[in-house]
Amino acid sequence: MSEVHVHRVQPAWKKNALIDKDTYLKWYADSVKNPDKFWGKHGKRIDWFKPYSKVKNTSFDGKVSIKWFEDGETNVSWNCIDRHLKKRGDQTAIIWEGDNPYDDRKITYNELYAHVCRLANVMKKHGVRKGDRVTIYMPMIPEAAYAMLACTRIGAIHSVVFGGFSPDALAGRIDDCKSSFVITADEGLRGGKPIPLKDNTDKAIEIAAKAGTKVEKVVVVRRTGGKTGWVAGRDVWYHDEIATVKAECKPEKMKAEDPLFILYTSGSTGKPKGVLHTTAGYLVYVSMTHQYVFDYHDGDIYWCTADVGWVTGHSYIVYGPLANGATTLMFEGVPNYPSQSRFWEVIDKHKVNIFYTAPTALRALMGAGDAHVAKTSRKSLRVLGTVGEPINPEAWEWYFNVVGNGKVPIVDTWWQTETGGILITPLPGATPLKAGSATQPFFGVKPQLVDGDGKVLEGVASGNLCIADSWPGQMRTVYGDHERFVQTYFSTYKGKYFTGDGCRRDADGYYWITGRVDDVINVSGHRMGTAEVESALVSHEKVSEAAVVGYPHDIKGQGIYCYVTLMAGEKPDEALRKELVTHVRKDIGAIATPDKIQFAPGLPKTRSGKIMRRILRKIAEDDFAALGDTSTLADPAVVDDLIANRQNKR
Ligand code: 6R9
Repeated sequence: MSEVHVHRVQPAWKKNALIDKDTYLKWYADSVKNPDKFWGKHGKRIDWFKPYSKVKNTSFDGKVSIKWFEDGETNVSWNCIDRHLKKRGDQTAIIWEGDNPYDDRKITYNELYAHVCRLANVMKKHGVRKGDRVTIYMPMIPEAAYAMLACTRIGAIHSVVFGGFSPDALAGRIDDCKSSFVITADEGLRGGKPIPLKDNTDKAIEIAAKAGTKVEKVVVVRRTGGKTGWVAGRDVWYHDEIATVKAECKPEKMKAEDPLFILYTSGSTGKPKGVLHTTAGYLVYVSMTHQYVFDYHDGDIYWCTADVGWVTGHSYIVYGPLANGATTLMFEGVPNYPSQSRFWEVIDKHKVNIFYTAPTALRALMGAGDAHVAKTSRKSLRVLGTVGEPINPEAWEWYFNVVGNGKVPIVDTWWQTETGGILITPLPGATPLKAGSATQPFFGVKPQLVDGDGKVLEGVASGNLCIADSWPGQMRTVYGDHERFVQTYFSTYKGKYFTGDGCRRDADGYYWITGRVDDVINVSGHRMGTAEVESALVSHEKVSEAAVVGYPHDIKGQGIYCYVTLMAGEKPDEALRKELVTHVRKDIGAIATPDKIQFAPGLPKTRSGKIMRRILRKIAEDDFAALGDTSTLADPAVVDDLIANRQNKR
């Protein structure tokens, strides 16, 4: 890795940049030396009903307690809307670009205010109160943002569930947080295909009811006009409801540490965790990172291609940009519909200045050929960003040279659902770039590399990535299970937040994320616990045991490789393989579709019965020459069979 080409900061990037190199170094030093002073100052970037007198009160030891700005009071929707009205009431807040290129809309801040207030009043009318959980299962339409903001206006806690999740997955999330109010749409639309959101919701509500959670009200946005089921008394149309209420709603005064939202994410064990973020620290952190990481200037058109069902959509489509009074573009469709040029055409159509996407999309578009890019102008672009998974240097250089014509900086932003906002990233006017490195920590962030024994490594090193101290956007707990929060993130290395990622630091102090070190895989930037896929597989009547690992995949980053042992007497054939794929899709959703299924008469286990995943990973990678020590296996012969029947032969 000594031959890494450094892309220096170009004069044009520095010219009007908010942060240059000296400012970065000074602010960073201040932020880690005296976090109280630093965040005490930057906390004022949002408006407060009641100012805070305390700034940081956090401990990563013992029970773990994280509080920021704790005696202050504010409201998120008030910061994202009301405070902008005087200056930019008629400015576009949201540009909506539909799945169909002839379908688009612009929503001003004044209009956003009215939409959000109306929906907030509808929720109140149906009895939603501060602290209640509201599930949002929506396509990428402005009403998804209205719903999130309306919750924050009245102090309800939203739980957005990605529209690609199955009824079972949705039900689990509704039940976990005991949510009795759901906002959805008749159907979503992606790449010209309808997605039956309301029908999925109906099924999920039945499943949740059996688990003990009754959904009382479902508000349905009419998106496609497609036919759906209807439960009288429970289901109401969005357009009918908002016509019955006022377009004004007083924002609830929220304490800084009042819960803002729950977002379920996958871990290495058990069911998805409800990551809980709170009000003020989160908003301060996402608005500040949105401004400086993307070098956002007033009037910029900003586009993040994520879905609001993921944390990137929460922080960098909705909350960060709107807190900054930005124009944020929301895209309903997919990168390759109606053609492979769609992203670049949308950039030209709306004169997008800042574009933020995922490596998996870039790899797919790169594969489609440069001609699809070359026929567009893209001259409005000023900053490019990536997120979600490590970006391979080839895709990075393609993004830089072909999409950005070698003139636009790329911010490779490393962060997690748990971190709320970006933690390691270049700043466009300050940081020389290296293809594939997330580079350096944002203000207030103290990364550490730790070896297996918990020893902190200095200088050039590879290890497990931890963060040594708190930052305002950090998650506060696992909803309803603080012990799980402490166990998952603070028990591996005492007194530190453990990210689950492996990482290398080079001689320039740059960080290179190498991927997860736990049993989480990253498929097309979507996080998945191998345990979730395994539990879906073993829920099939013909499966006795399953082990799932990731393997390198050209487009998706990682593919899903499943080893399946069948019940005695079952026949391993193509029909069953297809059946299992369908079964997993139905249980979790299309994002969990297995790429490879290998029928295995036995799995490699230690004498104590632990599956040796290291071996399974190697075989899935077709790299069995380096299997390492197999002498501790209970039955070494199992491995020969696995190798002989591997599904990834080169
Ligand atoms: C924001 C988001 C988090 C995991 C994280 C890491 C991977 C995200 C990355 C990256 C390398 C980057 N990840 N950004 N790896 N470089 N720039 O993606 O949150 O869905 O919770 O995933 O994604 O492995 O631990 P989330």
